[in-house]
Amino acid sequence: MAKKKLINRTWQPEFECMDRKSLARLQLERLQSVAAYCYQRVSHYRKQMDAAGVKPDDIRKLEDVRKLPFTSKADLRDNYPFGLFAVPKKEVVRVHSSSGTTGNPTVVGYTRKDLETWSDLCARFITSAGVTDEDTAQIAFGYGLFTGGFGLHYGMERVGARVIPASSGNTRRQIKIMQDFGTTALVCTPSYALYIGDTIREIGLTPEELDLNIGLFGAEPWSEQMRVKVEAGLDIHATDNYGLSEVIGPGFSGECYRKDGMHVQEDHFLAELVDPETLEPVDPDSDRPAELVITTLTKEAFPMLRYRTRDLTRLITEPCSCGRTTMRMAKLSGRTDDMLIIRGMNIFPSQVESVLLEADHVEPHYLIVVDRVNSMDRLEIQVEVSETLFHDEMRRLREHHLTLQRAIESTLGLSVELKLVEPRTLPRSEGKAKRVIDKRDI
Ligand code: DLL
Repeated sequence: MAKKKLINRTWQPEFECMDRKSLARLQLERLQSVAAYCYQRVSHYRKQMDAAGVKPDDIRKLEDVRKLPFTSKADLRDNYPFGLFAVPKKEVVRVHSSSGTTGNPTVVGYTRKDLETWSDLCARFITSAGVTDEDTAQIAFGYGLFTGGFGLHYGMERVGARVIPASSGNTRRQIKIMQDFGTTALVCTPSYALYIGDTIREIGLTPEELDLNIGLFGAEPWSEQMRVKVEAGLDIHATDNYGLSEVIGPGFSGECYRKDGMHVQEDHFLAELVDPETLEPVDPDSDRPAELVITTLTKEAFPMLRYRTRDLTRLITEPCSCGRTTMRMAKLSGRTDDMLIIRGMNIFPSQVESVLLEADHVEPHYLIVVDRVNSMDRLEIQVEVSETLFHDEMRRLREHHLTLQRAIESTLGLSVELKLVEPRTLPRSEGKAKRVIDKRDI
């Protein structure tokens, strides 16, 4: 069957196609008000701004954003759970969360207006990718504390698409739903899309027998080569979208049907690039990927000043041929920390380490091996056991294996393959310990 052509539709052209001068004026106005809002309402920001000797009135031009202090994941952790919220708890109508480096996860909140904004922003990139109210959208992201499921769900509803909240997993059932309900737009991680494509063939179907036409994929890194594979595997147009829970979730940026960089929703966010070492500004359009720093311009419950995303990217200022005037963000080229994204879930090696340090009979010598087997991420954790356990009976070893595996899985929220290895068999390093081997080809 010939696929529908993707066409250009704008959803809020008054903002998405705004002339750059008016956009800069709007951004400045909003930056000034968010700086004052944070200063008045969040003691953490007030303390940080006082320490930096900056007052909201010092923000007179857009570049003055650089006077504001950075915010990092550690600030969220230190203010766990609600310390950075800028509204009374009663005004918070939704809470989401994602993993932190150790200990506490990061918690984010939304007022009713924030949820409206979030739906609008998702609706924009969904529309720009080519989805309309003619589409049937299957959301195969997990629904829960992760922002992917709900964000895309409400955005799709706003566009008027028929939404199937399939949630993630149970791949054969996903495919049956696609067949029976006539899914045209698939929403999930790119690696899951690849896996669905493989499974379609495995059960003797071809993607041409389905109505799928567009994919909206995000939440993890993927390359242009992977796009080619996903598009061929499902016979669709595959688009990329990016976001992070600290900032809103999906909705920060997304690709239009041109598939040439993700449009940053600049009327709601101020994007900066900095050198992750010196923290000096890096020009957009510079060839060198730099760390993306984001200030939210309109959020009520959980405003963010200069959040260091740790994501490395480039910004493209050249106008897009779709007619939108917003800057575009290139595919991510890496992170400045050791966060791994496995099946769409963020994990840090330090989380594994914290479990090991509390467990009996294991040494804190471990190796995390990530691989992609049949398009699915596989997480293996090798841990050295103590001499005593190693010489102990099989039954006790098995019990320890099970207890430790459960503890790691409950901390990470992911299934893992745990391998207990003999004492002193994992490689030791003389410098920075190498804890992760990522064999995935993405
Ligand atoms: O992953 C939000 C999201 C959900 C975005 C669904 C798009 C679609 P977190 O769980 O907080 O939020 O993880 C955020 O995931 O800092 C990036 O490192 C990575 N990430 C998100 N989108 C992309 C993408 C959601 N399109 C972290 N490409 C971010 C590469 C991505 N990495």
